[in-house]
Amino acid sequence: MSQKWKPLKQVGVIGVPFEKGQKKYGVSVAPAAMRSAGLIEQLREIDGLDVKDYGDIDIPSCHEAATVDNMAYLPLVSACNRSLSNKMTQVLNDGRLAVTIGGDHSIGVGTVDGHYSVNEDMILIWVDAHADINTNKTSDSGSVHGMPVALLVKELSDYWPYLPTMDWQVPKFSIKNLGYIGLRSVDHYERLAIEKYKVPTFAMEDIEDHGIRTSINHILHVLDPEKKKPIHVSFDIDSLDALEAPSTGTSVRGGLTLREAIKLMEIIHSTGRLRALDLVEINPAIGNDSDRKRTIEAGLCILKAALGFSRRGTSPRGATDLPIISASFKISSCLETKQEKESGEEKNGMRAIADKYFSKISNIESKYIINEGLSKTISNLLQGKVNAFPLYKVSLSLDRKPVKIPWTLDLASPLDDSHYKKKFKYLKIKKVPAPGN
Ligand SMILES: [Mn+2]
Repeated sequence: MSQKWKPLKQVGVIGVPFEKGQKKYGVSVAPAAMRSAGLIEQLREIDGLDVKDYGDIDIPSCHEAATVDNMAYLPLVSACNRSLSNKMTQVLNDGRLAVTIGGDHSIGVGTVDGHYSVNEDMILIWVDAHADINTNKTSDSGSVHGMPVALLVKELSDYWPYLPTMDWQVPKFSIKNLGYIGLRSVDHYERLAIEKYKVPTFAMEDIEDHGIRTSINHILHVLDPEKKKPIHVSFDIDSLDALEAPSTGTSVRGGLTLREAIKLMEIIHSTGRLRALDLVEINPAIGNDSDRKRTIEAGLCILKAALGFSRRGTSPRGATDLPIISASFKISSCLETKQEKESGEEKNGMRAIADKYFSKISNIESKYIINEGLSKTISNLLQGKVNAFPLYKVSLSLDRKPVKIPWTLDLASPLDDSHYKKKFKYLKIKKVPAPGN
């Protein structure tokens, strides 16, 4: 039987400031940009999430001259991914969901390699405008960020030449455990590979036909019908429409809306099986300030959705009620009602009564409902430090029986919304049973 999965509340964040898997400057700045946009703080605001920042991995300086035809910077890509793979293993073995901030998508080699070494039964959801499954024989650009999937899957290992410096990485992951979401710019041989191995793929036109929910649920069902395998999501920000995420190196129009991407991540979160999440290809050097901000915000939204942020909102942990005031104060000096203003005579009388009833305030243990007029008075007294008064709940330090202020004449009036209109005529304090009584 499949074990009971629930979302992992421990998260480890890894930054990978690496950009040699493609040609544009700037992707390596993304971890710093995401951090300064509040990445760690925002994740920590998610209910119950324990976030550990593992910092950025050291990008090894690499002087190996080894070159492979149509594969730029392979020794550097290899050294970075080797280091990243080890870090992934460490984070996962610490019992944490690994969140990796790229960097370009060539770092998917390291994240998936490291994840596979811990969870051999993992499935991989590649969310991307591109399939990233070129070999150096089929790639137009020679950039490794278009090749990570082909490097990872064992079924394609025979299509590679010997790759110097890559001996550490033995492709063991099976393409049978891979699914694609969001494709719309697929090279000819990439399409051939997808068809040859029947990779469950929801390109944009399929998502339009079926919707994002059915799309991801179908992939999850095909890859893991028994719902028992850990999930790795490698999310390329260019899966989003270029309008949603303009600051990326190879943007393509007609992509996912941010809402679709958030929904996708919420569904994956709800499986409880997400164990690794890469967010790659954010390039803060592309576009203007507005583009940059929009792209980074989109990235944050996606991470948060994957890690349990609820758009519905979340009640505070452990709380069963709205916060109540716990403060001792002398109430009579602040009583001010409409009545009071209109009648100087009543004013003194009310003060005297209030003095009488509140003079014995000493310990905080009873909860009282006070009407809005009195609530505002108390609020004034507390100099606006408390603004929960429209909620009519106040905790007073009272050492005596429930208070009923005598000028509350209309005893039949319920203390409900219909009472608003009379709020300055009636001051009524009514006892509410303390919790547990
Ligand atoms: Mn990609």
